[in-house]
Amino acid sequence: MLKTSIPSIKEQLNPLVSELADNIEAVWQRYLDLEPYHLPEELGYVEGRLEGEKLTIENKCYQTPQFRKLHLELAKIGQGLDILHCVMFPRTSYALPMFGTDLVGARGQISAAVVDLSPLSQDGKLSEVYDYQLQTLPSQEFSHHRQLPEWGEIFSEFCLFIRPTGVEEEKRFLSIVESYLEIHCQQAIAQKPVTSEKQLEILKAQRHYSTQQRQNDKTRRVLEKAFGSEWTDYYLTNVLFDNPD
Ligand code: BLA
Repeated sequence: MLKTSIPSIKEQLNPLVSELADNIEAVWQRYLDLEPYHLPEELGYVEGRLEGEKLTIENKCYQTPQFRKLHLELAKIGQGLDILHCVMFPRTSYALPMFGTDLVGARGQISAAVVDLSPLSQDGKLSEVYDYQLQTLPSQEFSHHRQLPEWGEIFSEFCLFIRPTGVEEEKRFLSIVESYLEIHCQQAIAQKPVTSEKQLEILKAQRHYSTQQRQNDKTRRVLEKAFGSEWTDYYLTNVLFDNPD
């Protein structure tokens, strides 16, 4: 494993992956008061190669008054696989859902495009404002919807999981992610903190969200092949899906 001074892998990625990364950062900059967030053990840029192809990971992290951690990760595996991973972890003092998106491109074709605003409430539902805002977005048809795995019970009814076919569907996916992000940032900056009793409930729901996400075998397998199982466990529990203190 090797750490160097931040050469960006963005230019080498599938164009949809780098465009989504730019869009996410632009929305964050537009709405939120971004401060740096330091990952444990300087895990901002990592390279690994155990079996087969080289895996390069580039992380960007921020925090804001409403969010404990905004995490945007780009990964490149050999020449074949490009990945964007993004999660916005709210502070437990804010009753906000969890924004998450994952884009996996294999050899020029995007195989998985996921986005959701996942509820962190005891009743498993989004608040009325979110419900209303998401319902009012123009409805979109995609030709290939994919089935969520079992651990995906954390996602809302607004979760979109597709294999986009063609540039037009790819662009529409991007614009949906942007709409979800804008709704989320606008709601977040308008919110007031909750009572401490409610915070415990939010903390439990965040733990559950991360526990479920860590069960994604597809992510684990990719990381294990390049970094081994011990490193992957550490990375999954401390960087990708950590719990608040
Ligand atoms: C699927 N995630 C995948 C796949 C790979 C990765 C290779 C399979 C693609 C396919 O089936 O076409 C790999 N994803 C990664 C890696 C990282 C990553 C290596 O983020 C990080 C380094 N995953 C998330 C988030 C969501 C998510 C935030 O990290 C959603 C909010 C969802 N990814 C997600 C889902 C699948 C997936 C639902 C499909 C899983 C399945 O079909 O079993």
